[in-house]
Amino acid sequence: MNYRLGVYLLLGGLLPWLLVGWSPSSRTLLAREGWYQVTLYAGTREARTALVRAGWHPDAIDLDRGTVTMVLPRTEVERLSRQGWPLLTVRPLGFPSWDAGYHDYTEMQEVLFSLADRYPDILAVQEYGRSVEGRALYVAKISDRVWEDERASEPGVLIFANIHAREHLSAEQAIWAIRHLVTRYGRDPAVTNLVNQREIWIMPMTNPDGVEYDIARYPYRYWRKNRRPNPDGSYGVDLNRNFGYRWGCCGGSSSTPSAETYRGPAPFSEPETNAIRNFLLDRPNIRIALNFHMYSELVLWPYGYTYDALPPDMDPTDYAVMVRAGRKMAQLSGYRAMQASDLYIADGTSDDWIYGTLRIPTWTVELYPPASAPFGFYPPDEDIPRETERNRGMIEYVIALADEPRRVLGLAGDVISPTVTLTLPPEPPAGGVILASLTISDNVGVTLVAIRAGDTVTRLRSIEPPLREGTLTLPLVLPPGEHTLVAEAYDRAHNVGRSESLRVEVTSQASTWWSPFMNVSTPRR
Ligand code: LU0
Ligand code: CA
Ligand code: ZN
Ligand code: CA
Repeated sequence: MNYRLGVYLLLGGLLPWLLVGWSPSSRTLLAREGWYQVTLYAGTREARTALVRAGWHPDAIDLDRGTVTMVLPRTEVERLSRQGWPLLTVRPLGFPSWDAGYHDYTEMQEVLFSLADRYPDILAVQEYGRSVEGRALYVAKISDRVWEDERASEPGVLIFANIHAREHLSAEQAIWAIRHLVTRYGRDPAVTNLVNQREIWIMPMTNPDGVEYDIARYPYRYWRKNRRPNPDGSYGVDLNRNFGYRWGCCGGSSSTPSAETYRGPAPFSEPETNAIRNFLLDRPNIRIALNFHMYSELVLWPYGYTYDALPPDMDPTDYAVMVRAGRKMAQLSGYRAMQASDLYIADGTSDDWIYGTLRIPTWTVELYPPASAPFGFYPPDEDIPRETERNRGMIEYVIALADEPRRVLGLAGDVISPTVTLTLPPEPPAGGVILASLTISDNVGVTLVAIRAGDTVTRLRSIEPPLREGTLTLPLVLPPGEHTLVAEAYDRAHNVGRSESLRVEVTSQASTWWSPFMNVSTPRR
């Protein structure tokens, strides 16, 4: 028997892992570890009996098509292939249909690559390492000069998620943030200014092996760790106990490989944590970090290794920054803020290393649901949009702080907002185009201006290089009706100034009247 087959894994047409020309002698390997749903041709009862005698058991048999379907780990799929079984489809397993709103590893890749395709000027996807099972670890870079090395020119921020496998909403939160930033760029003034002025790095799935293992079966496996094979036959290291600051110091992790909080044989023994370390060591412009976990709706600041709020290795000013900003973040999301060890002592966490070694202010956010929720780590996918959108303010706030986190204390950085005045010409223009004038000033420089008509942003302009003083003219075209116009000006620190609002009446497309004397009170902040 010598079957020659082309087996296509069509992943949304994007990543065709093409396994062509399989034959009993071929050494073709599947690109990824994990679980697959396999359909193969076994058209007679004799063929199916041979399959069963060779050690497989069909999950289902389609008698009309003569096919057998099974769910198998990668090694078993390869064994089928080596024995020459005619494989028709080999599909990586993901979330069940009722949780299809969540992204498995492949779908996360697809989202990243398709967004990078659509927004090549502001989104680049890079591989920053490989997991134990060899999956690529992806980081999305979002920035205005995304293809340039901006280490010397822009402050950086790192957001990472899903270091614990079963905490799937955290990957959704990171994917939401990527999508939010790229799709709102050029439309939303705050997003545009942040993307222009920051180098934003987002790692949506830092433990892909664990994720794939967790979801390959229903009920879900409740898996937390990575998929390192341990010497005692158990699997997995708790990646959030494997970072090398006071690693294993304080009874906040386990030396037993089968334990849920197994810290691993050495600090950074795992490629997943080591890759995060190298990534950060390589980028000294990253000045703030945030990581998403589940669940309980909390914002946690370091340290986790001690109950002491201000041990000798905690700088009091940094502490004040993390407490003040952490409380603000919690308030923006409706979460609670506290020190990590208020939960329990945990050593070898990412935050303890990021702050303890790099002195970067950092927080762990335990997302939705609240601790009392019956579904725990597995909220229904219907909750994803509401619960990810909920953290928009928190995420934008942290990105904004990256230039100078101490700004929250008013001790450093630019704390002065731009001023902006909006004026309209005294005469209605021909053709319905209003030439609005914005007079701006700032101690450092204005980087972006925008005009809102009610809730709609009608004009937006990035300013490069930043402008300390000046007047800009922006043409506006407004539909007939009454409008309330407000101008906004941002600086590099993301301070925002707003003008008084002006009421404008557009009577038709050809003529426009307004009443600059009829200033109405500023409707927002
Ligand atoms: O790693 C953990 O135990 C975290 C909390 C620490 C950062 C203190 N909680 S989780 O595992 O439930 N996400
Ligand atoms: Ca940028
Ligand atoms: Zn976690
Ligand atoms: Ca300023």
